[in-house]
Amino acid sequence: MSNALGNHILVEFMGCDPHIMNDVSSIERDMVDAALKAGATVINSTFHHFSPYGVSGVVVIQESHLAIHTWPEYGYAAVDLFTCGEMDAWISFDYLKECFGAKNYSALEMKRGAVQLLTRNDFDISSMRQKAGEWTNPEMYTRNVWFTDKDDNQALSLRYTGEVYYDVQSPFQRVRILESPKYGKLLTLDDMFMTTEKDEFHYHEMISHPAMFTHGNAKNILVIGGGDGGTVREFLRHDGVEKVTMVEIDGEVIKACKEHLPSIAASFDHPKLNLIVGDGIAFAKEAANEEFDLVIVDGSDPVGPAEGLFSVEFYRNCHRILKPGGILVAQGESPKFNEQAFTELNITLQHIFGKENAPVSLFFVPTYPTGMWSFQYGLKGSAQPKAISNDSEIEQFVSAKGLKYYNSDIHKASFALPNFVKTLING
Ligand code: SPD
Repeated sequence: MSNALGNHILVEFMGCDPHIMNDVSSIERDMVDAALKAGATVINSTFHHFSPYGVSGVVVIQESHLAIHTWPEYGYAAVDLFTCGEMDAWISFDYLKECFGAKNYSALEMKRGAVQLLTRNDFDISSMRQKAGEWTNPEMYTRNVWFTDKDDNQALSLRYTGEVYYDVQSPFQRVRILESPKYGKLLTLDDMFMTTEKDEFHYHEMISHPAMFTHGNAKNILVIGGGDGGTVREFLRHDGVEKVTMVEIDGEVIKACKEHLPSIAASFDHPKLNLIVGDGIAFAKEAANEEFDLVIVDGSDPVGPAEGLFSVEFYRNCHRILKPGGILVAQGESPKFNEQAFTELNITLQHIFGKENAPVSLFFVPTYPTGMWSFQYGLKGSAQPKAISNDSEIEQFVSAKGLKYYNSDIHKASFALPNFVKTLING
């Protein structure tokens, strides 16, 4: 049994790569990964780059902290690894040594908080624990943990409660389900928000119903991605749909959502659903010509397993497997948060489907960075989504199914674009 509260390793890393020592983003990533590799629970991190050079930062972990100060001009980093409990901070040490390319190092390990020198206060632990558990309306926030979806310059953060229902590193990505006070349970993949209990309907109603009511007679639908199940749930609300094939690469996403987001993963047992855990890009490559009325790409952002969902070859196959009159809808990124991916995808779709046949719809998702998100279309026929005339049919459906975002006005309005977006896609 340990006779100290904590363990502190004071590290000198010397002969480090000076460019790495001046790169605040990569140092933050390395420090956070060093904590995770040692089994720590990361609470938060804050890092700062000094002018003209040097970086300081702290990763607060449930087990204490990791801190760093760098002097790039000397290839030097002073690192503190302060831990308590069973965590082995030497794992973090070894990892950082590699990341920084340190040629020399020294480390001084010391025990912190020798219990022989301390007097213990008797708190009423049970009432304090109960208070800490009342995260829904606490008098004070007992846990200040935030999940942040960001690029180098922009971010969206949500407070979560510290409750982690699912946390699995799949072969493709880190799959987590977290509890949040404001948006209910969150599905996150790596460091990105995917969906939340409270606002999922914005995305799932808008990826499905505009295409259904534009097409008018879609029976055979392919969904690529969409592992949370929200997209297929919406398509299966339409009685005329005969078959939905869903191809999701990561079985862990389906498992996590079935267990913890049942209101979203509500239709996985539907008799019209053919659920395949596999590679959607390969599926589209091997599918027969003109097989589907709708092809829906409900992928995540263009990093990791979803990168191929933004390639020209993939969309050529999507075009080939659509029937005449068929419609492609792809998760189109944000014209504000991810301007380049948004624009490049539209150029690809214009190239394959034709300039007039690649419209864009915009909709609002509070939990995606900047809130402004898009679906991008490829039309293999003449039906134009903004020129629909079946408003009363739509309104009947909306009210029968109790939809919360989509209606006939939103349908048409979502294809009206601000001038800066028109400029992005028209060059
Ligand atoms: N940054 C989020 C991009 C959207 C990813 N798809 C969400 C899945 C919802 N079914």
